[in-house]
Amino acid sequence: MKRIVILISGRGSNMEAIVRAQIPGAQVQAVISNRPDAKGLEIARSFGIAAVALDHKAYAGRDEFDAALAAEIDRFSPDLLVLAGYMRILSDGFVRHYAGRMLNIHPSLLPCFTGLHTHRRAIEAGVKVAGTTVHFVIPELDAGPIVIQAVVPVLPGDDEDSLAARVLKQEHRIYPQAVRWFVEDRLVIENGRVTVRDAQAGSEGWSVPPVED
Ligand code: NHR
Ligand code: GAR
Repeated sequence: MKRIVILISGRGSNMEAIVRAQIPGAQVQAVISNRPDAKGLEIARSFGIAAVALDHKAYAGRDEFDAALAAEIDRFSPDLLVLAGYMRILSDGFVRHYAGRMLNIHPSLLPCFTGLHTHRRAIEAGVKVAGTTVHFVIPELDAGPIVIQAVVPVLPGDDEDSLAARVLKQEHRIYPQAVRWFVEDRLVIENGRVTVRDAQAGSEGWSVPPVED
């Protein structure tokens, strides 16, 4: 059984999608938020999952907070650490500790639009497609090996909220898929690139066509 710990900062809809996927061979052991008021903590509790708040504001700095966070995470001995709307940059030492076993979902087609306010910047740039990326986490922000992406159209009249909602639907599809592959030991990282072992033709290593609402 692979043990999963999920880090959130807010709503927790990606966390919920992963929990609801009931991935064979995987169990979500704990959900941890750096924001005590995160809605996702209540959702986790409603599933009977340990839900822990660790307020970053109570620590002197990033390194102190990340050390406390790692100690809390490691109480649950995770095989996989999942960032799901986790909004704090993680220190190099923390990332190294979970090298090869930490995934993040970012709401853009990386390497475009790393960092914050992704949807606003995509609309401002006038791009015609947007999307989302699941990647392994490395110290450099949003730059780790890419596992899976999904594409959506940017439609005339879109604003940040309408684009974010279209992208989020795809996040809920691809994040459980990426976690499933990890749990099945099928993700191989080589030269900074990921391949999915034993991929079914047409279903993996995707170039996903733009998806309608
Ligand atoms: N840490 C490392 N080292 N590498 C990554 O790829 C990371 C990471 C931590 C979080 C998620 C993320 C994203 O997908 C993520 C990826 C927060 C910020 C940020 O600037 C940037 C990227 C991501 C999450 N956060 C501010 C900070 O000072 C705080 C913003 C806030 O609290 O609202 O940490 O894009
Ligand atoms: C998601 O869209 C996720 O991709 C994004 O925040 C949202 C969290 O929603 N992450 C980032 O922007 C990371 N910088 P959720 O809490 O409902 O999963």
